[in-house]
Amino acid sequence: MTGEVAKAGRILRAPENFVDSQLALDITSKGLDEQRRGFLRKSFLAAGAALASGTAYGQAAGGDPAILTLPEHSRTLGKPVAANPYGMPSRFEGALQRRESPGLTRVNAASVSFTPLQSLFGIITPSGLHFERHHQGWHDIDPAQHRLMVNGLVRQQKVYTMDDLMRLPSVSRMHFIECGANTAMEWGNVAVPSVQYSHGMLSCSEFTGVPLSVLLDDCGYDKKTARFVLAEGADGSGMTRTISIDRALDDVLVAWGMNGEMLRPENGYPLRLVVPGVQGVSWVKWLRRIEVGDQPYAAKDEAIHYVDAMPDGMYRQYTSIQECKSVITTPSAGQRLLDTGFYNITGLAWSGRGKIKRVDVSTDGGRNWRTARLESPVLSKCLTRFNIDWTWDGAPAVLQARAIDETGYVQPKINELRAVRGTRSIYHNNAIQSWQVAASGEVSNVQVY
Ligand SMILES: Nc1nc2c(c(=O)[nH]1)N[C@H]1C(S)=C(S)[C@@H](COP(=O)(O)O)O[C@H]1N2
Ligand SMILES: [Mo]
Repeated sequence: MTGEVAKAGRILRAPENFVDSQLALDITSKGLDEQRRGFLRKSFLAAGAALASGTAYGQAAGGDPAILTLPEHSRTLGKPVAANPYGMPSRFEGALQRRESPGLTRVNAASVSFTPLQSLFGIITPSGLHFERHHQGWHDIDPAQHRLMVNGLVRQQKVYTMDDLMRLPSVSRMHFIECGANTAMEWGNVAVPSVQYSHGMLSCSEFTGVPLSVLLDDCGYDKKTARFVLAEGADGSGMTRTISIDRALDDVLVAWGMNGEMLRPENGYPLRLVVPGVQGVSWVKWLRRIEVGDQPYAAKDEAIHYVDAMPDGMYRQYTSIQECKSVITTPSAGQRLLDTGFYNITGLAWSGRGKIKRVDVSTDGGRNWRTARLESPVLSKCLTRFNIDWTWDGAPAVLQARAIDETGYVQPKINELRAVRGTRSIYHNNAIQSWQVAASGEVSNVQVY
């Protein structure tokens, strides 16, 4: 294997490896509307064209000076340990970043940063790349000052310190978190320029914490009257969400750990709720209170926000579960195929109702499907990685993935979803995503009906 292979990987892992300044410039100067019309794709294409060269495969051994000449690093002493006591990625990976979409919200303290799905491997999102969604900004809260209160329909109301909580029996579980508004822009037939923006309000981590059921038992929740719990955050957004008592007793965690260390401040440090399979908004960050009640609370973030606009003008409330969905992460919009020949099509599938059973991939816009390989582990309410071989013959192609979960639910096409849900929704778009490969190798976001 020669450097060409690495180079091919690099180019496939665009767009964050190029047009960085262009990207920022276009979004800020043209605003979201231009972005919605796909304006940005032009700058991706222009920059991508400059990178088209070489072959995607290794060459016969012999001629490459990069392997013939011993490089400096093979002849000199390396750096000592602990130059940086908390390790950082290679300087060559500096373009791998969460990215904001300026103009999406009025102020960036109430905004989103998206996970660069196109550049990640496996199923775990590195903590520094976990997407962020704040309604009122984030705080770095002193854990010694943080408290969790449990009140309402309980025998004894209690206030826990972090030390109290961390003495309890904890569990660690891998789950995805997806904002209910992920893929929202695709409802209106608008094509954002990359999978980072179309699907990047999605991350997956190993979370560690105490099951909420342990705390509810500890406080003696009233088994006769308790029907719901309310979770409340300690930030200024007044974030409160209702969760049914059945779910609360099932797999909900009061978590402090993420990927083996404490939560990052922007993800809720020192305490957040983990509500597997449910939309991100219920994963209350900086969790400070759980109230046990006998009816839904109809808080602002469930009565008027996070409701689904239906075609008949009515709104549907409490549609919390993130239905089965998948997306191809490479090749995806903004990337460019170097040449004809072999490619590994890879992507992610997930379901808020359990495990992924099967993922099918089409390279002809949904006419023919082949079943992809699911990589282990395949866990409940967790991202599942899929891969499938593809030989590109140079002709235009449309790539799609379609996931099926263990309940038998099949991920819908966008027109099937629109037939039921209309086009006025923001939330819960789990439609099949299409990426168009042009004869030039450029990949872009399209909608196929
Ligand atoms: N206290 C509080 N919790 C919150 C939010 C918030 O603004 N404040 N945002 C919610 C939303 S809408 C989402 S999608 C997830 C995002 O979690 P993350 O920032 O760790 O990705 O947190 C949820 N929990
Ligand atoms: Mo969200």
